[in-house]
Amino acid sequence: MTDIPLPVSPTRPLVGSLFELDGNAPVQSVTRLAREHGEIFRLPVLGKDTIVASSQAIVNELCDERRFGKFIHDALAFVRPATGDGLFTAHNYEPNWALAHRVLMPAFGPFGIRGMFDKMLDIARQMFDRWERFGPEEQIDVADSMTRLTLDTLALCAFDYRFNSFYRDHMHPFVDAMVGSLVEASARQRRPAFVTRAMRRTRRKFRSDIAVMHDMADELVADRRRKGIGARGDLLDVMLAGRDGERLSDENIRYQLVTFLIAGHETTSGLLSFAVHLLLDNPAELVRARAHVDAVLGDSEPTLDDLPRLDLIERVLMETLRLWPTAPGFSVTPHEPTTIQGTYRVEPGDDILVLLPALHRDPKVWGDDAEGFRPDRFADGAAERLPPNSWKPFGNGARACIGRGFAMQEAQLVLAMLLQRFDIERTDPGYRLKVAETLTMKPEGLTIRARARGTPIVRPGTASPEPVGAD
Ligand code: HEM
Ligand code: LEH
Repeated sequence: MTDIPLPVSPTRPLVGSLFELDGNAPVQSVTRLAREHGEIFRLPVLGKDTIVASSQAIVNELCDERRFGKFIHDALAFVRPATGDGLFTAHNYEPNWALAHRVLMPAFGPFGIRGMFDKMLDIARQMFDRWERFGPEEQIDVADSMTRLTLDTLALCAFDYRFNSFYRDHMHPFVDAMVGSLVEASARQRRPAFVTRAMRRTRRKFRSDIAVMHDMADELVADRRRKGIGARGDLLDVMLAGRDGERLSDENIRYQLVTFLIAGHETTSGLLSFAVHLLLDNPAELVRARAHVDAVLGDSEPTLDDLPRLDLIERVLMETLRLWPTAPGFSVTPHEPTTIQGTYRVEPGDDILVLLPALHRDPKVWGDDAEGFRPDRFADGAAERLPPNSWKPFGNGARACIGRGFAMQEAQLVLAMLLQRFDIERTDPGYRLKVAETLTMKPEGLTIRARARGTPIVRPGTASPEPVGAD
């Protein structure tokens, strides 16, 4: 039996490896440590150990659900005042996880998300029509635009609610409250509890950010009760009406609403922003992706039936998630004491973090050009030949992402429309990627100019092409 190695040996008393972590970029710090210290190491911070795992060989074992299950890592535990036993932050043993999973799964299955396509298109049109009206000189903040898009899409599809983010200067207060609370939840991992207790203003702000999110959730429920439950069949209806005699409590519905509002947009907006960044960094892939979209769509706006044929766009998104998994990790723990690789002893309750940016660059799987952006890694059949569990941006098993199909459908539609309608370039040709972390990851300061390509796009149901060239 071998001890799991420590990154700094001997570690500092009490704080452990705390000073190795950049508070604004903790995941990027841990990823650097993983490059130095290898496929598994123990990171002690403020008296708690996290075991960081980042090779396919090890993660492949950790994804065996007979041996390991989801662990609520501190990053998630500190979000629980907002999301409680909602799907994402529930412990496996909490009965509301299985109940909510049963009730909500069908809405996120293939049939459920196909029914959301028109609403996704509605919001995507709003964003791109706005870009067009801006004209080719306007500086577009990509992450800002994509966040408005994904928040509005989630709220419209799941709750039939319009944030109308493209009709306001400032984003909805929910977004500020969410970012504020996620940043504070993350900071609490690197701050002794007694310090947090002494920070009264910070605690008050955390509570008020959470209250803003809970009020938003309560308002959505009240609005639906006023308008009537059941007619729409969306997520909110499913939660309020229940399924097959099973119903969630009011408190749990509030937690699920906040969970979906947070989880349903942050990561997809990061995915779309990184995809734009990577395509701009790889002009040959950009040209290829655009030619593919033109060949599949011509001058017609995408329909649901076009999506399976936009396979290169799907591969661009998969390769983007490989390099920049916007939800950068998930934790597991063993059901029984066991050894990993027949070598490292772990016990139930140990926090074993699957560090996705490192896993997704494992040279044994991805080769010497693991850092390169090559969507064809996922070309027909190639993905199936990868070693198992080498690409895990949506987590694992029963606790994998319930919104995977929703996110991919939305991102595929939006990226295809972007390439069909615009030529894009950076406003700053010297832009160097800076990744912002708020639990999830996003490119910061990425701004583009978008010039309408001038092709008239035919919208389904319209007799003649609607001119969408520059005004
Ligand atoms: C879970 C990633 C989009 C809702 C997860 C997990 C990951 C993930 C890695 C597992 C977390 C863990 O094991 O601790 C992503 C990525 C997305 C995305 C990369 C977009 C590119 C979405 C969307 C929704 C959503 C659009 C909702 C509409 C959830 C929920 C869970 C979850 C509710 C918890 C599922 C459960 O434990 O039952 N996601 N997600 N996600 N995600 Fe996502
Ligand atoms: O870096 C991390 N944690 C610590 C350091 C630790 C290793 C001791 C720190 O200082 O921050 C690990 C961070 C793990 C991140 C988990 C991110 C999960 C984000 C998912 C968002 C929710 N979502 C969205 C869509 N679907 C789910």
